[in-house]
Amino acid sequence: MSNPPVAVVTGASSGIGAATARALAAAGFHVVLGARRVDRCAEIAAEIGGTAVRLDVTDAESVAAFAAAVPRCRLLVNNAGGAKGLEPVVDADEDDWRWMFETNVIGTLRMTKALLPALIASGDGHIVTVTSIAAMEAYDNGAGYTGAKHAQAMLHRTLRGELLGQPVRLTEIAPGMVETDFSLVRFDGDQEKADNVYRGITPLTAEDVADVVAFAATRPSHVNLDQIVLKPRAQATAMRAFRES
Ligand code: 8X3
Repeated sequence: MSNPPVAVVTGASSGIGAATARALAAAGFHVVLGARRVDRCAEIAAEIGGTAVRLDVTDAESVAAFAAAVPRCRLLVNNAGGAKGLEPVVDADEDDWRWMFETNVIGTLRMTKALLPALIASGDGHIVTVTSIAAMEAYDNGAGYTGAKHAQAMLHRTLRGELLGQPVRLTEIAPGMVETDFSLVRFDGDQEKADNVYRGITPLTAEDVADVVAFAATRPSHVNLDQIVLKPRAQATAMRAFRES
């Protein structure tokens, strides 16, 4: 393809972001991979014929420099984010909460504002935001993350109305349990705690989620998949799952 559509994926150095970059490249996009670990992005970019640009969504200057390097953009996948900690509100760590709101909420806000002009100018823009089932429900010990994911989802869902009349689609993808380094980050590198989250369950893989992103991004322009919730068969809610012993 001589002039392929450009997709930006944030948090593209690993997990859902990396798998999404690969899936979108296979679907015909030129993918710009953004993350702090730009060396990891560069390896994936080399593999899929994409471009790696350093990106820290918590830093306004980094986002501005990233956007300046991406003059053309048809698809933005807001994937950067994550959880830190799993404590009752009474024990909440303010720094963890700040990190979760900075990455999931303000990061999505910054990226969306920075790339919206290019998305509109493309004549066929699309914003996919990876939220979570934590944007759909509350669960014990999760208020920092569920709060941030609800706020991120509200930002995204508000745009669905605000951008009516503009050539921009909006898709929210809300995964449940996906085995990536999500839990390792949440538990500050504690592998045993992270493994325990997926004990006795076949969780979703990053590729399972990436397939859904690519599906939403490759529908005809008039088809807007508003919200897609995906979970492993064994998971009913964030806190209720069937585990093989
Ligand atoms: C991750 C899903 O259930 O840990 O976004 O909140 S959950």
